[in-house]
Amino acid sequence: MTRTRAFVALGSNLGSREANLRTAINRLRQLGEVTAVSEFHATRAVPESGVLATDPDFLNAAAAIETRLDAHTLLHGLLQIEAGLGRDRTTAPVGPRTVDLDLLLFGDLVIETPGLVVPHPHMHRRRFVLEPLCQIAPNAWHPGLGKTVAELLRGLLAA
Ligand code: PH2
Ligand code: MG
Ligand code: MG
Repeated sequence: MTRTRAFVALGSNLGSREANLRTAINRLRQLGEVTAVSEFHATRAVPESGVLATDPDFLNAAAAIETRLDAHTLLHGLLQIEAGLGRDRTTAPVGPRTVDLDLLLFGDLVIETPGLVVPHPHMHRRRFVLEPLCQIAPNAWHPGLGKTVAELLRGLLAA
């Protein structure tokens, strides 16, 4: 079975944000080998996808993971880590969250299924995703847009 390099965005704006990110990163190790973790970036809440501009500030990060899992199984593992850290999507589908784990890239695969879209459809527009990701993987390839992460970040900052 081959290993795939995947990238995960992490965000927390509820509770002990730094501890939440650290716990989530440790649990990621159950899904594969975590080979890089960015710095933790303090960011203002960007109003989209159920987040309000008035929501608390985030701590955002990115991690690289080498995994033998397929993309859907990896996503399932990410959702389990979210739930284990107290995120309840049934009672609180939107709003501040102890941890949000988004699958950004899964090798060079393009996946478009109802439950999973990779590359993450918003990643190229989000500075809170691209800045941490660029710290650990400036040369990672976005197979849909045909650009590296560093190119995406440069394009966003120039816009
Ligand atoms: N996540 C969102 C929407 N807005 N803003 C920041 N700063 N950080 C996030 O992780 C974030 C957001 C949707 O998941
Ligand atoms: Mg998110
Ligand atoms: Mg999410």
